[in-house]
Amino acid sequence: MSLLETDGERLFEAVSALLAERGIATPSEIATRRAATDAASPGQGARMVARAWTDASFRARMLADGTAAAEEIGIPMRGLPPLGVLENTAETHHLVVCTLCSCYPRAVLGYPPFWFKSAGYRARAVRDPRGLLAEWGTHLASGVKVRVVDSTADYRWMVLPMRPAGTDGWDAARLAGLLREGDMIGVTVPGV
Ligand SMILES: [Co+2]
Repeated sequence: MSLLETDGERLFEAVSALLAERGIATPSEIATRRAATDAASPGQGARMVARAWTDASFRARMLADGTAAAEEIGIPMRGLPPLGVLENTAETHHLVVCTLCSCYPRAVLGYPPFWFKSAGYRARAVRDPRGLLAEWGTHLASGVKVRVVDSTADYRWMVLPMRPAGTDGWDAARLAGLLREGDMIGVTVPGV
């Protein structure tokens, strides 16, 4: 036993060994899933968005099938609910909420932030989305339609925000650095 081993690590090893012994999951399947969980963060969603901003054909594929687009850039999606991508435009702004609990596209955004799970966010996103957005400092022009979309256990959503002005010539890595998790849920919009 390594000195660095914790109770959690020992539990993980014991459960993994049992799953393998009973033929439920192979060690390599468990390792793959663990690596995917460790890699899940808003940085993955940011990579997708930045790629969409710089590659029109990827953008089209991402809007058609978020799961396939995520897998195309190496984000493991196997066994997860389908991922849908909502495109923000000058006419329509999308805001994602799980009204029931905290369904979140974890593979591409990591664990849901505390506010996403709060009763206040869940209720106000539906009742008063513009008021909620204003508290986040997101002021939309009066002509912009706000569309609130419910993430569920069966279907997860992320937002493809509009590329900010002043980023002409930026490469995908630099664009990805602009994005915060809220931009991909629609509470905020990216800016330079
Ligand atoms: Co939920």
